[in-house]
Amino acid sequence: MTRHLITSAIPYINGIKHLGNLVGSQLPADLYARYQRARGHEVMFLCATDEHGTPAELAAAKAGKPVAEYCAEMHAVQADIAQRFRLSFDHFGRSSSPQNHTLTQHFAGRLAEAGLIREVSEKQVYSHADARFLPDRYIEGTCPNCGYDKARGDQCENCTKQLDPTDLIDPRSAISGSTDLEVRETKHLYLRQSAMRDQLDAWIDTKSDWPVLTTSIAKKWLHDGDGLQDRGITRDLDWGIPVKKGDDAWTGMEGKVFYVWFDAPIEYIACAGEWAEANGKTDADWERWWRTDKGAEDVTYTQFMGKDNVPFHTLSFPATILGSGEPWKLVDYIKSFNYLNYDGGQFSTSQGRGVFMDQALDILPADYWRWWLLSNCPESSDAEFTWENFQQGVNKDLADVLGNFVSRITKFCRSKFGEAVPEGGAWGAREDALIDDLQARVTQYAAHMDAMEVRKSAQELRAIWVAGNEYLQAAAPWSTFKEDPDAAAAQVRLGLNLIGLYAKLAAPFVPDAAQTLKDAMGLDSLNWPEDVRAALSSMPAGHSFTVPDVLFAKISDEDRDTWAVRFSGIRS
Ligand code: B3M
Ligand code: ZN
Repeated sequence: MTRHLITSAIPYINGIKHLGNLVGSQLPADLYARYQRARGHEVMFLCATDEHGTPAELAAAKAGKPVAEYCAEMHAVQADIAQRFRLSFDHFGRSSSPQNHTLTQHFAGRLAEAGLIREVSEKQVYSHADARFLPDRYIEGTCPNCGYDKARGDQCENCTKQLDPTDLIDPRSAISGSTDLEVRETKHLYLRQSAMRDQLDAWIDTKSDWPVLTTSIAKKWLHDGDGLQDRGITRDLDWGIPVKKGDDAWTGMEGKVFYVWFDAPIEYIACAGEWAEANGKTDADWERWWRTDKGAEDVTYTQFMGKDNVPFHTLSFPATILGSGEPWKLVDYIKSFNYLNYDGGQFSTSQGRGVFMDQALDILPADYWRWWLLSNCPESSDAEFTWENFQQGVNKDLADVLGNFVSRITKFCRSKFGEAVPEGGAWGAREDALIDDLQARVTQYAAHMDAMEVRKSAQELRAIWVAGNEYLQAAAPWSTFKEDPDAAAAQVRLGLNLIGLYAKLAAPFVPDAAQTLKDAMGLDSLNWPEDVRAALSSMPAGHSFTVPDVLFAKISDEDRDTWAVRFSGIRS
């Protein structure tokens, strides 16, 4: 038995995530967590909401709520949707938790002691009407380059020129529209990542097994231009974790908070503390996952995320951990994903474009989405969601192949032998060939799952389902039955046991369908079928079952077209 610590990038609190977000981190992380549990390994699977930063403050203001109240509500909303998507987190925490406050301040204190933090004086735009400093992208004005009148302080969307807020003509606050702005001096803390460049570089070099997508992004940040830059880790905001050195005040930093990207990854650790608190466990119980001096030396830690999050996870967060000089667990493997596009464009939260998690569940159960998203996930390149692809994937793989297999064999058995595994006859060469083929395929499937090759895993699983269908087609128990009912009984016995095998193998992808099959077939568990022949004998003659309801309904052309229209615009 090995121990797996698994984290998914933690979703921002403001708003419900779209399917592109889901398939880029939480869903593949869940697939892996479910698989490792099924293999009998000990798993700690953590996720949380990312609650700090300007977007959270602005979303709360827009909703007319105090930000703490808004975050608490949105956390509950996201937790509910995650549960309905069957994301099997051991804990779904909050980056605003007391545990994260303490830990973030602790890390900052350690980094300061290690000489890895410096103070920088900066000029920043302050808005009197909003009574706050404005992040660059919340300042709007006219582009000095092209004259576009809605250019942002960091960049002009029209001509793509990178800008400084002070470049803008007639600058105004994007929050209130006020032009009563002033450039003020303010002091911030910077993490001296540049001082850790060689250490980080050497560490990345030990990760030759990581996906190229992950290491190439890390290497680019380490070596492009002037190399790894120091990074501001504080902000002039109200909402966030107050800047302190451990428990002590930080002179000159009063009223400031840590930057959201400083505290968000620390929440991976704090979340384990929240898990302990929520489950009546001790500090030792969560520290054995995170402290290499307290039991975590044999933990394998895997992170899942979209490619835009890679720099923070390969460089900034490791800099925090290594810089602390304390024995915290470093990540062992980073699985990163490209983007899923939507119908010829991008999914977009800010524009409300695409299908969002709650909308998806309003039209179809989780398994349909899980299967399509995972089997088409943007692994080696960007991928594209279209309603036609989605309809095809669901109808072919789930309804025609898996669903149809289950329905045919259970109904045939019920009509000829009753609702119990029939006895009589024996397996011959055809069955042996199938079992040998399946054993090889199951071994291959497990190898892909171990390697987190999501698409290849889905392909192999589909091939395993297809092999069962082909067997059934060739053996044709409905014909055999007429001349040799005993031989037909043996074929049906194999077919019914294949359903049990499929439930076990498919559970990480389609957990609800697997549960339905488990119940219908009266299985004790969905534990991994290491030995295929043994698994195919686990339901002996006389074992009773029931015919399950339709496992997967087909998506009609009419539904497909209705949804394509309904989701073509933007969400209000
Ligand atoms: N919340 C960005 C995102 O949701 C950010 C991830 C934080 S991971 C520590 O894509
Ligand atoms: Zn411009």
